[in-house]
Amino acid sequence: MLAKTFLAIYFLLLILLSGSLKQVQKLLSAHEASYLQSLRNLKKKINLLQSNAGKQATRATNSTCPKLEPPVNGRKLGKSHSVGHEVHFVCDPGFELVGPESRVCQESLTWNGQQTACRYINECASSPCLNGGTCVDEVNHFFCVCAKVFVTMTNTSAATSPDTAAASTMPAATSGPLVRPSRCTITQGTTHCTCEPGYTISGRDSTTCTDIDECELFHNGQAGKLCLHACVNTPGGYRCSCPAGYNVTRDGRSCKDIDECATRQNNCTKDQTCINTYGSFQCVRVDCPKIPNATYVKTSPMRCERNPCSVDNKACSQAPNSFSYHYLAVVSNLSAPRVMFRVSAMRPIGDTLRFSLLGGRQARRHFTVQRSDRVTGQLMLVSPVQGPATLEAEVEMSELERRVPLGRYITKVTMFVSQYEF
Ligand SMILES: [Ca+2]
Ligand SMILES: [Ca+2]
Repeated sequence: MLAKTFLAIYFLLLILLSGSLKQVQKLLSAHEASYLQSLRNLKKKINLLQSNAGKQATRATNSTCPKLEPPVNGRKLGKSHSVGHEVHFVCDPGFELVGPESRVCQESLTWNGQQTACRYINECASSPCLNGGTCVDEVNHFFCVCAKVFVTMTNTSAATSPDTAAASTMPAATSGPLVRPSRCTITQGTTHCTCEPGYTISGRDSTTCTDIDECELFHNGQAGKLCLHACVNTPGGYRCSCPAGYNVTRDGRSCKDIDECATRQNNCTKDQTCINTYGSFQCVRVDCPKIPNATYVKTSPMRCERNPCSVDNKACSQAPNSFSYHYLAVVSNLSAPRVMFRVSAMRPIGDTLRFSLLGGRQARRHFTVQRSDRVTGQLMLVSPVQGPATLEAEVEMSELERRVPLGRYITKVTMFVSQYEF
């Protein structure tokens, strides 16, 4: 009986125990799940930490921005390209900064701001030269080339002009040294040197001023040709010169022909006529033509008329009624075609007027004759002529009645072509 009781208790205990065990087992399972979850979280955290640590390590070894080159015509200050560091830029004298003065290396390993450049400062941009002066820009300074009438006068002893032809109408030629000392002032520790007009700073220490050779400077005509003919450099200025036979014009740039005929600067004799030409003059004398069967008489310095013919002298009546002489002065390379001369009949007789060009091959190469209206013919220059040259052409005007010639009038034109195109 007792044994049975014990057995019963034992089973009871077993039952009880088995229930507890199940509970314990449940408890343990829950713990295990929780533990595994924690473990997974831990692993995740460790992985995350490891990955972050790796990244940090990478950054630590390569945490600089790309190398920045200094701007052209400028410098970069600051060598560190690390994150958070700053570099600065300055430009060489005569250049100005375009863009930021400094740039910072950012966390993203890029530089903030835009790329910096140094731009050339054109001091002439503000048109600082007055009175028609031409501004010449140089690095960090400029100078003005004066218009002729504003040439700087220097008070040193006058030098003899190398080109006397030009001296008469020119302002007194400037003279003096080609190099002179500059005027320097020191302001807040900075030396600033200046030169008189017509000179530019030279030398390393800016203590000397050298004459600007305006002739050389404008040789290629960047600002228009300084002189029509020739330029003569002078200390502190320049002047224009002209070839013999010309004077420099009032503006100092151009050349004007001297009228030797009007100013009695010619050596023509009494029976000659003075013809003024560009750059010179000509003494001409009209001699009436010698033609068989006809005689001529001078009715004016530039005209010959046929003496009356005897009734039976047919050859005489067929000779030209008159010869007129005309002299033209033209410049070289005159543009063509152009009308050089007109011949008109005052009171034409007959039913027809005819104009034609006489003269040799030379005349036909350069001239042609056209009718401009019913009673007028014109001598045309058909191609430019390079001087110096003298060309001759003859224009014949014929009067006809039913194709029978009634009269012939010859106009001889002589053209003096100058050497220069002014
Ligand atoms: Ca000069
Ligand atoms: Ca002349």
